[in-house]
Amino acid sequence: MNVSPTPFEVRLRYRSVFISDFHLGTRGCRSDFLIDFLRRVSCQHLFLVGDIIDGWRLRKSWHWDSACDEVLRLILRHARAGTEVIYIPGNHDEMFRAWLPMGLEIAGIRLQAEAVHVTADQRRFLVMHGDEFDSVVRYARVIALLGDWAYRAALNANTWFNAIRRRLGYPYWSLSAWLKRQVKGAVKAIDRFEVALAGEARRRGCEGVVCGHIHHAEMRDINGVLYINDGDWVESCTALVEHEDGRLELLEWATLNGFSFATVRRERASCPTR
Ligand SMILES: [Mn+2]
Repeated sequence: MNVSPTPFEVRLRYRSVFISDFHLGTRGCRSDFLIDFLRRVSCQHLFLVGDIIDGWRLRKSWHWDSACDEVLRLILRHARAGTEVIYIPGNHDEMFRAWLPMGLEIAGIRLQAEAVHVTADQRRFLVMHGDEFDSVVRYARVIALLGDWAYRAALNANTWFNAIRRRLGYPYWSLSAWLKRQVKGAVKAIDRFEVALAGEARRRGCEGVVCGHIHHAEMRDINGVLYINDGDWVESCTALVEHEDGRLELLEWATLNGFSFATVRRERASCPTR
């Protein structure tokens, strides 16, 4: 692993950090870059915005190494140091969703379905993973024809759709993988996802939304709502940070630090692809 041994001296301080889509337990997870990030930042609020542990995959092929342990250990360390850690489960770690009604807090990490974060400059952000909107994106054409009730039905259908797939032993239907296969339609589909999330934030009376899920970091205004996707730690290694004054910034951690993705790739060349 290419992680410097004593990075705790260089601390980057933020008010809040939003990270998602680690997919720990898969070979695709860039746990080494993530470890470096978690060692070098400190914050008051840490939001884990879903797909942290990839439960769907763990059941089939367990790929858990010491780097995965270290990621969890560092998150616990932040919680112990006084950081408020909120874990919002996504679709790949939906096994934690069953615990949501219990209002669970383990080792200082609070489990929540979603959150509303108020920035230092008093803007309200809806924080959610985003998979709730998969079917809205996928069946956009049908929904556009059928209108509002179809939109709400699609929101509900998504949960059932994947529950049934899992029962039948099918892999999770992955929106991010689907978007990649679409190529031509992907740009449109990503746009639909972003518009749906921004619309949800508006309905909740929020100035913006922070989500993950589609592995596509972005920060843009959508009809007066600030849509932010914090990206992922599989391909882009991105994080959303809030500075002390409330300014929000997307960090491309690997690019900023001049890390080479190729080094990791070579080490993993012998492994089957994720
Ligand atoms: Mn997801």
